[in-house]
Parts: sequence; C-alpha cells; structure tokens
Amino acid sequence: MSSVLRPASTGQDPTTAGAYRPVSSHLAIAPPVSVVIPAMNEAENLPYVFKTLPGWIHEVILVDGNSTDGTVEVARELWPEVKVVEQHGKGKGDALITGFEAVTGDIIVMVDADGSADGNEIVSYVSALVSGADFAKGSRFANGGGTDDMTPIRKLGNWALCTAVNRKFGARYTDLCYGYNAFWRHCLDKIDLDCTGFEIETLINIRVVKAGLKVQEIPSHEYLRIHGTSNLRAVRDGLRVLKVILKERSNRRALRRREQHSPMLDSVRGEVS
Ligand SMILES: Nc1nc2c(ncn2[C@@H]2O[C@H](COP(=O)(O)OP(=O)(O)O)[C@@H](O)[C@H]2O)c(=O)[nH]1
Ligand SMILES: [Mg+2]
Repeated sequence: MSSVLRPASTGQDPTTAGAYRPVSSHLAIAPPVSVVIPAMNEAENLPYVFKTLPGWIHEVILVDGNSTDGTVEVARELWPEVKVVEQHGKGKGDALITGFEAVTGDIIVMVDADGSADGNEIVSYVSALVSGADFAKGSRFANGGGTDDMTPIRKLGNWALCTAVNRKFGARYTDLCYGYNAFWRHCLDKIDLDCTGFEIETLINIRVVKAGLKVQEIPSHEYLRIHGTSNLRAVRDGLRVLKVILKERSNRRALRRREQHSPMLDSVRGEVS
C-alpha cells in the first residue's frame, strides 16, 4: 500500500486539490487558502501588505472600493495573479461580502490593506482551522496579541461592545471589532451575512456563536496603518455596531418565542404528553 499521504477530496477546485503544501517547517495542509483584501485608496500601503503574504496562498482577492489612487494597478504589479473584484455598493462590509462570493478556496482569510496586519500570522489562523476550529478569530487582547493602532476611545468602545456581545450571546471573546479573521468557506452558509459597514466583524462574531460554530481566538498584533487615515469614525461606527448587537439580540428573542409557540412543537408535545 502506498505510504503517500492523500488529502480528503475537497471537491472544490480540481487544479489545487490533491496536494499538500508546506505552510511552515512543521505543517503541510491540503485545503486551498484564499485571502480577501478590502481596499479603498490603499496604493501606498499595498507593498507592505503583499510583502508579508506567504507564497503558498491559493489566491488573493482584492475588493476595490472605487479607488482613485492606482490601488488596482499597484496590486496587479505586486501580485500579478491577484483577482480584482470591483465593489458596486459602499462600505467595508459590502466589500468583504462581495469578495467572499468570488472565493474558490476552502479557507478564507480577511486581511486589511492598510499595512496593519502581518501576513506571517496567517499560518496561525490556518493551523487552528485545520486542527478543528470553524472560525479563527483574531484578537489583539488575547495573550500574545497587541495593537499599535487603537486610540484610547476605540479601545474603550471595543471593550464595552465586546462585553455586551459576551453577556448577550454567551460568547467569551477578548476582542470584537477586528478585521483579521479566518474561517472555512462553508461557514458562510450558516451565517448569511447582510450588512454594509464596519459592523461586519461584529455581525460575523455574533452569528458564528448563534450558529454554534467552534471558535478559536488567535493572538494577533495590529500595527499602525502606514499611510493615510482610517475610514472608521469611532462614534458613528460604534453606534452601527451597537445597532447590530441589539438587532441580533431581538431576532434571537423572536426566534425563541416562535419556537415556543410552534404548532409543530405543540403537536409533538401533545403526542408526548
Ligand atoms: N473596498 C472597500 N474597502 C474599504 C472600505 N472601507 C474601508 N475599507 C478597507 O477596509 C480596511 C480597514 O479600513 P480602515 O479604514 O483601516 O479601518 P480601521 O482598520 O478600522 O481603522 C482597509 O483595508 C480599507 O481600505 C470600503 O468602503 N470599500
Ligand atoms: Mg486599519
């Protein structure tokens, strides 16, 4: 019998299935990894972003938010095989959802284009996923993580909103509004994303808990945005995040009420009693 390892068939992409690729000196993986990068006028930062992306990535999808500074041209120069997707709507959430639809790999990694994320960390995210996690959630506040980019007001807001999510949804997160995360593509079927702005990370974090997915936090260091300024407005976007938390909470209550009054359940209960 052959002693060569064979990966489980993914059935996703015949050009990439069937081969293990080394992702570190200790690990080889079979599933193709897609990196999705939302970018709006990030031409100056892209050299730093692409410099740290590992060569074993299956594909890079850059979702362009109508950039006017040559973002797309620079991306093509730096990573000739980059798949560029034009965003039709507005906002980071809309960009990511558009990018997820274009993915052909089995694992999706979300990476910001401002130079704040270190691509060398991708191996930690992917290791968690191939070891059994459904969702590998970056955390700047887990041991080993950190941030150079957050202002005190953003830290306070993030902490308060994270505490609310933990209390309301039974999560045990140490970070909430962070854009560096990874997950198996099939998770998208369970979380059904529908939002447009910076609340996207919160929505994902809540929906994965509601869906009962296995979440593992990955300590991550967020570096300073290299050029330009953040598109996030602490108060405006903090309120959008809060709105998502409240909406998801009331949806959950409504679902519970519906379950309690379901005629189907009533008839089952009737049969049992
Ligand atoms: N395509 C697209 N990307 C966006 C949009 N808004 C923000 N981004 C990108 O999302 C990432 C995070 O945005 P950033 O402004 O750095 O916010 P912060 O990291 O929360 O300070 C960056 O790569 C931005 O270029 C948008 O409307 N469309
Ligand atoms: Mg940023």
